[in-house]
Amino acid sequence: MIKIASSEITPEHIYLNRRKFMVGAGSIAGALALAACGKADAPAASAPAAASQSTLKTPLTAFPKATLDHAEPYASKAQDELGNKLNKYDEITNYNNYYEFTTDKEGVNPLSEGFTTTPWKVEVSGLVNNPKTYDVDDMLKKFTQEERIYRLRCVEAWSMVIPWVGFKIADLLKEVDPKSEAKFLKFTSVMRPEEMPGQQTGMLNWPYVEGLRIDEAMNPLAIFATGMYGKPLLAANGAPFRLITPWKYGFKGIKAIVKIELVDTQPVSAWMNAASNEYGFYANVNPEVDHPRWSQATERRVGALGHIPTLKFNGYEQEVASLYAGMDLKANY
Ligand SMILES: Nc1nc2c(c(=O)[nH]1)N[C@H]1C(S)=C(S)[C@@H](COP(=O)(O)O)O[C@H]1N2
Ligand SMILES: [Mo]
Repeated sequence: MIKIASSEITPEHIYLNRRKFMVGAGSIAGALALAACGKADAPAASAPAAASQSTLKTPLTAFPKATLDHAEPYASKAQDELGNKLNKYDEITNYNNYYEFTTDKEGVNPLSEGFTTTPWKVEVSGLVNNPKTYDVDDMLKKFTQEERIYRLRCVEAWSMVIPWVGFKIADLLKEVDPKSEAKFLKFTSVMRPEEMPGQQTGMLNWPYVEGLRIDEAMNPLAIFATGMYGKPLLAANGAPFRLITPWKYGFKGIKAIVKIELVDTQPVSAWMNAASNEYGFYANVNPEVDHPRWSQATERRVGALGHIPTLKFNGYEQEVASLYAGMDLKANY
């Protein structure tokens, strides 16, 4: 059981920098093209470096317990289970997709520095026997926090290896006790246009929404992240509470969650809403199913040269393939 005072899990800059964002021109609904999730990294002409098509099962039991009180970035290992080197803290915190702030990946961190992430409540409601509103501070104490070194593969064909800290979605579901009619989880991000300049535009239909089938959410790889590299999440990475499903494209990993609803019909995600022919509900990483506008066969590892092959289910096939037995993965993209 870890104990974390709320003063420790609040990054210092939140106290120091309470700069309010200027409210700019009104919303420009629908005026912007789908830029960042619409531009893939240009594939390299040279042959991709060999990435091992490993059959190793992710050693779930080996994930060490984690705390968020490290002064310097901390990870228990320097590589993932396939031997891929971890990305650097500075890379993970300065190359972000977070359209509520900006579509400029390097602009997210500076723009989100003063974003208020504490206190933070998360409502869990809908088809559950024990609806509950959690304070994130309480979730940190209540649910065992673990380090999870996962690959993150963006649909735009770049990737990173990230040491998250978080807890299993299954742990939270056990407590709220879904009713038998509940088939899906619907996640909703915070709506705070006065602090999030991207929400003053019609870039996406705000707030950002995502969803999972309940059996996907129960898979032990599916976590809520609360930290990264042994420190509390930065706003840029979705503080204080975001979803991580490492076998799916990064856009499923919804940031700054304020609501989780158990529902009986498949939720429509923000990206399905924007372009359902390009961004489907499942979004499982699959080198055999191309995006309509680019190949998904290879990816660029941020911080490294050249391209490497993309692995089916992002290399977590053994852990998750059974969730999709009998499904046409091309039709259910
Ligand atoms: N609320 C919200 N969540 C989001 C996004 C977003 O724009 N808004 N972008 C998604 C995309 S496209 C990716 S690749 C990941 C990036 O996570 P990271 O910046 O922590 O690497 O966050 C996802 N979660
Ligand atoms: Mo992404």
